[in-house]
Amino acid sequence: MVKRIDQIRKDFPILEVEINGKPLVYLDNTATSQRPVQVIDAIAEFYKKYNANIHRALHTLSNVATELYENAHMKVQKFINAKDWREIIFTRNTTESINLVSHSLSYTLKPGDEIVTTISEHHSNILPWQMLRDHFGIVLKYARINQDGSLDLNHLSELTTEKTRVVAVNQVSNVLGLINPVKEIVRIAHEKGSLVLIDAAQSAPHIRLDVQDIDADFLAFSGHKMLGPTGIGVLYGKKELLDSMEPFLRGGDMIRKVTLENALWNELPWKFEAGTSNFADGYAFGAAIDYLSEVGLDWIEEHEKEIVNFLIPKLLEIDGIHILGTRYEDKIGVISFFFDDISPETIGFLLNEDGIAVRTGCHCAQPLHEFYGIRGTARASFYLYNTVEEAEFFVDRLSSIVRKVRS
Ligand code: 7TS
Repeated sequence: MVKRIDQIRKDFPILEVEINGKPLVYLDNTATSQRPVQVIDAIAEFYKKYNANIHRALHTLSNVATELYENAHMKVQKFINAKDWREIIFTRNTTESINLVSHSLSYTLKPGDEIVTTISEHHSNILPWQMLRDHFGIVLKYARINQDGSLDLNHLSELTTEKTRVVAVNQVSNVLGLINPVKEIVRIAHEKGSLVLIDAAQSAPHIRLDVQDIDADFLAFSGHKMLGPTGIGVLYGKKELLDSMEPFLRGGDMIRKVTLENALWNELPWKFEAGTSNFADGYAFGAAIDYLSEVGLDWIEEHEKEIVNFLIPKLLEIDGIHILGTRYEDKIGVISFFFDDISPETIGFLLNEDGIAVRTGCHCAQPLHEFYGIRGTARASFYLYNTVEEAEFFVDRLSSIVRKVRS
């Protein structure tokens, strides 16, 4: 049974906060989501009842902490339908997950090998590959997008050759909010023998994922964008690949045996989780996964669609507005927009006076803004606890701000 939206809202204490004497309307979910009381309590519960370092001792508390942390991996495994929980590596965030892959591959890629990404990526799916280009002689290619924000699949297909080793694309851009056809991209890449990394930072929180169906080799996302604590993220990788890869970080817990000459790596996922893990937040991330599963990703996707379908026609009535990525059919609740005559910062500042939180600027996607020839956008991003009434309030305040600034 899906919780009703008013029940959902009651689970998020921060939604009671007032900003400038007005109820908070939190529309910055793409940057980070809010946390329900179930997740906030789980963090405290861990420290009150279960805290001990994992994998270190035989005492009861250490065993309990270890089991809870492993369980959190299993919850994520089920959430994305991975084959084996050992394919779930906990990192700090999407950024670290992608860097894990690029650094690990730096040991095996050869100069002249190619990597394909797109111009619509968040910087964290560009810079790790630029590192391989600048320091390891890898050729980095960028697939274009069409004016409507959709990926130019023909261009991506042209760029992907027998020399391509990795195709790294977002499933949903944090600016456009459009859902990319990742299954088709995986098919194109695999046909040429390339691996595929999916940046799922903006898809995992909003749409149902099935990594076996997508057949992705790697998939990365962040806990803090999906009701979980900060400092915990995920890298999914196919077991046989992870087994064959070099570790990213080296130190405690990621080894089976160490001599002064060499070391034998631990089994997955610990081989890639060096040092003391973020087990308390890992446990609480499990509570976030439980919460999302109870509400249901299908419901969340439908809910955001309802808001987007309501909002876009209303926004388009505002004189001079430009919206990026207007294909509504495949859009999550992310709407970035700009005006030729009013800066995004002015919009963001004035919306804040009414308690409405939106992000302004380039959203860590400068090449995408460059493609559109703009300096920045204002971005309203919605999640499961946002209501159509909030969307209505937002568009009403935005229209009056635009009128006021122009008068
Ligand atoms: N990839 C995408 C598509 C993202 O949207 C983000 C964060 C990241 C990667 C990086 O995630 P992190 O958890 O490692 O920081 N996006 C945003 C945003 O749009 N506003 O703030 C962070």
